Amino acid sequence: MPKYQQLMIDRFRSKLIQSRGSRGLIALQRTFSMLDTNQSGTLDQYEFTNAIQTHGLDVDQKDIAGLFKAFDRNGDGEIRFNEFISAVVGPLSDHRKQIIVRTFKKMDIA
Ligand SMILES: [Ca+2]
Ligand SMILES: [Ca+2]
Repeated sequence: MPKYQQLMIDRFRSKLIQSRGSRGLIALQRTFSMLDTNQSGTLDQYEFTNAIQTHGLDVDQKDIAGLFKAFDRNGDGEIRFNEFISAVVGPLSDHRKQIIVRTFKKMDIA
């Protein structure tokens, strides 16, 4: 991933964390469903663009597309909650990742 892209993700992440006042998964889950305006359980490019702009990040369309690709790890054109989590929460130990995946499988949104 290009360095500037990582930088933008870092900025987006800190904005999200700031605005929710919490790093908690529940808070992130709430953020995610807020961003998922059509309640499909995934963020499409339109919702993602909105999310970036709502958080006041000065990113042009081309960069948003690149960011979207960075979030969309499996390349299906939508950002699932687990993809969102790994991008926003950042590198996690395998153990923590497993806990998160398990938690969200239970909640049926991963
Ligand atoms: Ca959606
Ligand atoms: Ca995806």
